[in-house]
Amino acid sequence: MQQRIDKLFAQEIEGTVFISGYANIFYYSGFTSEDAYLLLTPEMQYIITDSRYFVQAKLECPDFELIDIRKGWEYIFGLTESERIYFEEDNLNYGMYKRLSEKAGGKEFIPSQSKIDFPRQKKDKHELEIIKDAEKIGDMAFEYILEHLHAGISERDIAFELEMFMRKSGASGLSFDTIVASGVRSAMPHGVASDKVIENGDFVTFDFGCRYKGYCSDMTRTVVVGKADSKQKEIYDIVLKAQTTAIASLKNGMACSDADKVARDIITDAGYGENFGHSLGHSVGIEIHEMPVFSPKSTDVLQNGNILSVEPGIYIDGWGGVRIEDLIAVWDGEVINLTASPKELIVI
Ligand SMILES: [Mn+2]
Repeated sequence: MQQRIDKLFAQEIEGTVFISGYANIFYYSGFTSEDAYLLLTPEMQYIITDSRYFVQAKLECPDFELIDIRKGWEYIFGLTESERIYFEEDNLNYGMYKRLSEKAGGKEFIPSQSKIDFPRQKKDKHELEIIKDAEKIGDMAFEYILEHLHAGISERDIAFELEMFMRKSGASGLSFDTIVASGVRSAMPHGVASDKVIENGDFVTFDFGCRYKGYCSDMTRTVVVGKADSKQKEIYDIVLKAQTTAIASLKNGMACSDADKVARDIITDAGYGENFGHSLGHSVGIEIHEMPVFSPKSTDVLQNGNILSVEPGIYIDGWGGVRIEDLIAVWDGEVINLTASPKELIVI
């Protein structure tokens, strides 16, 4: 944890950091509940919570000084002499912001979300190993779910099977609501499982992830139930080519926007550029969507320690869609794929 706090203060921060969002609370302190705040200086670290969490905070954050939230914000902000409070503007609602700034004795509040998030862009070895294991649970779940997929089962029921499998395999929860989008619904990139019954000839897109030891997994596969027609094969092959070519192009030090372009060019040249509306991928960590991202507008460079999804798709309203997603990591200068599930078109 100290290393992470050192990385935080290695940026231009001249004051005290106040943390209120669960992801950064967990990252900098190891505390696994949301009902806490951190006050960080290079020398002192405080965790502020209430009596429900005192035992847990002492156990999970032994290097932090525990402060009872009932002491009040005047006392808490009095713990630091600094006149500047760097805070997470994306993780503090307006009411809370107003209360805090009134009680902070004239200290200046400086919105600093991206600086506070920044150290999380480069994962350490411990984080890589956890995300690898989380992604392995996803791979096992996909293999399992193929045995249970058949025409006549509802999206919701198959999603529940998948989620149950992940929980039984060690996951503590889900990274996000499981997407099972079949038939025409597969044209919805974020079609959360519905009551729709899966039919013969349907594309079925599974986009799912679990939470494991505080980190997220994320993967997507699209399969066909029954028999694939020629258009389904055509669209699938374009997405597959875009996905595998983009992954093969990845290099430590390349522009993240270039990775997006590799996939986007293939899909555009095939005539479906308008049907690929989202970015190629996003970083994954404690949160399911982190920085940097593979998008046309990204100004980031792919670096050692980055873990991102590569997930091109083609979505045709009224017909259906395909998305294929792996997680990749840049490690020791090499690109490694953390997702092992097969990618050739599976027909069940
Ligand atoms: Mn994703």
